[in-house]
Amino acid sequence: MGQEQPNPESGRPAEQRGSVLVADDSRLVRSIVASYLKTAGYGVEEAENGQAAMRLLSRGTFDVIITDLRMPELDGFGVLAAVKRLGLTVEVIILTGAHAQDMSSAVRALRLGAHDYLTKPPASADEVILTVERAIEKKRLREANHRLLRELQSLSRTDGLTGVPNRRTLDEALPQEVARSRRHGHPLGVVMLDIDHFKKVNDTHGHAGGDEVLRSFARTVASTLREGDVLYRYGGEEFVAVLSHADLAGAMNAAERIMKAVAESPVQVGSATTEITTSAGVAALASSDADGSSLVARADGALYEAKRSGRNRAQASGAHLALVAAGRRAS
Ligand code: GH3
Ligand code: MG
Ligand code: MG
Repeated sequence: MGQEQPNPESGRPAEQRGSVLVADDSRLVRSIVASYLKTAGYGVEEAENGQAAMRLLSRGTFDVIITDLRMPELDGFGVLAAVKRLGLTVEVIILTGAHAQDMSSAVRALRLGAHDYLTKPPASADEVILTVERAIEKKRLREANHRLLRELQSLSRTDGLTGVPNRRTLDEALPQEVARSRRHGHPLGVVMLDIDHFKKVNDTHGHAGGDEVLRSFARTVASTLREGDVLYRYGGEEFVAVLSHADLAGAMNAAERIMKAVAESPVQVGSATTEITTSAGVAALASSDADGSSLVARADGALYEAKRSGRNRAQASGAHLALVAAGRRAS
């Protein structure tokens, strides 16, 4: 046999063990339950009725409330209902008498969402502590679940390689952007980007080198965008920047800025440096666009034109094309 293992709970400060609010109009019951818990290392506060309990709950963070059912001002059912209504994460343990009628009230409280019940006076400190331990375990598991769920949601919305939001997030965000733009009458631009000759990067520097170029590209492009504009990885070496408040001319400016920044930011891949360029297809929301997909499709069409006419250039889509091109030549 080795050394005896220390109880991991016993050395912990009270706030780690858990914090418990004890609500009962009987000072005696309160002090018995509270002293059991304090001795076991919990942080404990007391309330003499439901109203006082709710005041404390709204101010502090408690893991568990142990509450009497019959109390003046606000009874245990009222406390339970308020906890649920306010969406508090505190677990509720009911204190109840041992008569049949009390039991049926306890059952009703369980159905309304209480975690468990204790009969009073509690049979032993162990019974109280065990019930509280289980309630806290449940609460912590639920919190861990929420955290994991949030992390999963964020992972599923983010491109793992570059860290920018992914296509799925674009598909969710674009209809909202389009609706906002139409409701408020402000323009909405998109720039679709595709790295030029990216296959050559992979061929020359390997897939890992290509990945490094993608990461660097996303960083460079994102850093040229204005606040509120968002870069998404559309797939492969294609990206889409959604520019709220940008009309076609504004989006063309942004595309030129992006191309310049990319061309001026050679990427270090191992011991080598590689220069890259990007082509851009640009479109702004028009009344003829049924939805966001048709806006992106037009940007995609313009991107194809940009590739066809030599790469490392931005091409505007749609009827404004000639006007914009003329304007740019004149300036
Ligand atoms: P173009 O100028 O016409 O765009 O030429 P390109 O070579 O860039 O075009 P193409 O779309 O044919 O090639 C894209 C390449 O990008 C092919 C694919 O293997 C590579 N690719 C796609 N996703 C990734 C990735 O996540 N990492 C790496 N390293 N390469 C990727
Ligand atoms: Mg490409
Ligand atoms: Mg491509």
